[in-house]
Amino acid sequence: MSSEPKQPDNKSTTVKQPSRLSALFSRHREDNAESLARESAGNAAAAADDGLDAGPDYSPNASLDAGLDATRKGLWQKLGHVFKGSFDLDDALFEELEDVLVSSDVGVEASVRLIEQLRNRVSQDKVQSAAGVVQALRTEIAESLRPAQQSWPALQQPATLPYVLLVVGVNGVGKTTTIAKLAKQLTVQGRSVMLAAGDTFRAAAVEQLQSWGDRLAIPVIAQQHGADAAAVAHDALSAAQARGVEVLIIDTAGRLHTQGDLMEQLQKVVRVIKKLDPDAPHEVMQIVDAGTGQNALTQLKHFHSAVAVSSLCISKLDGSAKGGVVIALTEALGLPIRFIGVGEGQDDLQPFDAARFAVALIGKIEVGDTDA
Ligand SMILES: Nc1nc2c(ncn2[C@@H]2O[C@H](COP(=O)(O)OP(=O)(O)OP(=O)(O)O)[C@@H](O)[C@H]2O)c(=O)[nH]1
Ligand SMILES: [Mg+2]
Repeated sequence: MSSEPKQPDNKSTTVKQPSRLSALFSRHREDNAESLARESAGNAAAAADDGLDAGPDYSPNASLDAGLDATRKGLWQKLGHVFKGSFDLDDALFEELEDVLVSSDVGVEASVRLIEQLRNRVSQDKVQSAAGVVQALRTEIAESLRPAQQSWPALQQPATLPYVLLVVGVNGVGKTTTIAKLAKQLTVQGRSVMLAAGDTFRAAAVEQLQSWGDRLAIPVIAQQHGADAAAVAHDALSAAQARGVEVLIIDTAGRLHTQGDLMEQLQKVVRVIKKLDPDAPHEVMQIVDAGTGQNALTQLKHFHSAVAVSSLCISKLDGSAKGGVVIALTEALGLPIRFIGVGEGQDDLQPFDAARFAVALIGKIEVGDTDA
C-alpha cells in the first residue's frame, strides 16, 4: 500500500487508510456480529462502549446522537467495507458509496445527487483519505438538508389569530404525541394554545388528547366518538377565535374505513375551517415515522396530493435504523422539517438542525485524524 496516491488512466486515486479511521473501521468489522446483536437488543449503553465517536449522551431518553445510533452504526459498517485496506478513489468506489446510501434509505435520487456532489468536492478539495471522503460526504449531507431547516412560524406571535396547524399522518406514526410535544414547545415560548380532537374515529383517541391537555393545562375541544371531524375542527376554530388563542392544533385520524375516506375527511376539515378563515390551515404538518423507511415517501405523496402538506415532523428517530429516509424526504418535496421526535416523553422533540443531523448520522471524524 502506497502513501502516495497513484493516478491511473481512469483518474482514480489510491489512498492509504488513515490510522484512526482504519482502526475504527476494522474494529467495527471485527465487532460486527457482536454489535449487531447489541443493536437488536436496543442496548444504547452497550453501543456507547464500542468506541465509536458518537457523542457523550447515551441515556435512553436521549439526544439526537443516541437517537441515530442504529442508523449511524449501519452506515459505518457499510462504509467500513468500502474503505477496507487501500482503495482507489475511482468510479467503483463512488458507486459503492452510492450503494451504501441507497441501502441506508437515503433514496435513489438523493443518493445519486449526493455522490455526484461528493465526487466534485473530493476532486476540488483534493481529498485523498477515507476520513476526508467521509467528512466530505457529511458536509454534502448537511448542505442537502439545510433547506429543510427553517424556523417555525407558529413560535412567533401570529399576525392574525389563531395560527391553525393541521396535523396529519397514517395511524400510529405519533401524531397525537407529537401534538402534545409541540403544544409544550409553544407554551414554553409563551404562545397560548388550544387543541382540537379531530380523530373521532378511534374511541380512545379523544381521551388520549384530553389527557395530554390536562397534563399540559391546555384546553381541548372535543366531541363524542364518531362525531364529524370537520364539525370538531369548526367548533375549535370558532372557540379559538372567540378566546383570542394564538395557536390551534388539530389532531386527525390516521385510519378510517378506507384510505379514500380518510383523504376525503381531511379535505372536508380543510374546506370547513376555510369558511371561518380563508388562510387556514396556515400549516399542514405531516408526521412521518422514521422507521417506515422508503414507505414514508409514498405516504408523503399521498397526503400531499390530498391536503397540500407544508411541513414535516419525523417521529421515532430514536432506535430507528432508517434515519437516512430524512434525506430522501427532503429531496422529494423540499418541505421544511420542523422537528424530530426522539422519544415518547413531552420533551423528546428537537428542532431540526441540518448540520447536527449530518454529524449524528455519519459520526464525528476530526480533521486531524486523517493523517496516515
Ligand atoms: N420511541 C418513540 N415513540 C414515539 C414517538 N412519538 C410517538 N411515539 C409513540 O408511538 C405510539 C403512537 O403514538 P400516537 O401519538 O398515538 O400516534 P398517532 O399517529 O396519533 O396514532 P393514531 O391516533 O392511531 O393515528 C405511542 O406509543 C407513542 O408514545 C417518538 O418520537 N419516539
Ligand atoms: Mg392519534
